[in-house]
Amino acid sequence: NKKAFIFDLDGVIVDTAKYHYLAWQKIAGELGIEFTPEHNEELKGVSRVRSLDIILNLGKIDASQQDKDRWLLQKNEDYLGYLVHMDESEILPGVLPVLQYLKEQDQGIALGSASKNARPILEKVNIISYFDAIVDGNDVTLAKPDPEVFIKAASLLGIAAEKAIVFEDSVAGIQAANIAGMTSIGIGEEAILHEAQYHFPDFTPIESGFIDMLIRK
Ligand code: G16
Ligand code: MG
Repeated sequence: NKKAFIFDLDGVIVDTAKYHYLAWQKIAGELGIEFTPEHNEELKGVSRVRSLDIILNLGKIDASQQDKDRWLLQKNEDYLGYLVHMDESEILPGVLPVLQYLKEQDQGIALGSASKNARPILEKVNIISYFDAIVDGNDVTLAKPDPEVFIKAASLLGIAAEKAIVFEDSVAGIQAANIAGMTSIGIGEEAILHEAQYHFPDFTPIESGFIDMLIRK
């Protein structure tokens, strides 16, 4: 009984949201736009291009495509600068035991992320070998809540959508999993992720018994 276990990256496997925030804050600061941690919540799971539009909207700034391209490039360069120091210690608590258990049980493991930097991040934190399939921001045209990213991941594993389980920290990601007919597991605040079928604050309370139940389902 093989299932597809699909992991989001940012906020699920690693907390790169803090680096995205620092890099966006720099751009916002240069443009005189106030950009708070609360604003940053809106960028979770959202593509780079869309994130910039949200920030420019905050400052009511109407920019040329040329300026936008320059800021997008600068944001990514600053972001990559933060990633240089990343290592295994940045894998979020409880993630590694779950990946190991899924491997032992011969389950399909995939990544379903909006990030175009997903592969280098998985390499840096040294877990890329766990993944049988990787679908990231370079492979999809439609952003979450469109289920494209998760549907592609399940199909690369050769497993039907209804046999897929998605771990997500963003509202848009949970909606994408639900639309695809997959089992959705919210990782983070329950009040925010109330549309998820199951919910955990992080991976540490996820025991083998729960995974066994998902495999048998
Ligand atoms: C992540 C983050 C988003 C970010 C997006 C694109 O998505 O949650 O905040 O804007 O990737 O990242 P990049 O600029 O690296 O292409 P996910 O789906 O992994 O949570
Ligand atoms: Mg995420």
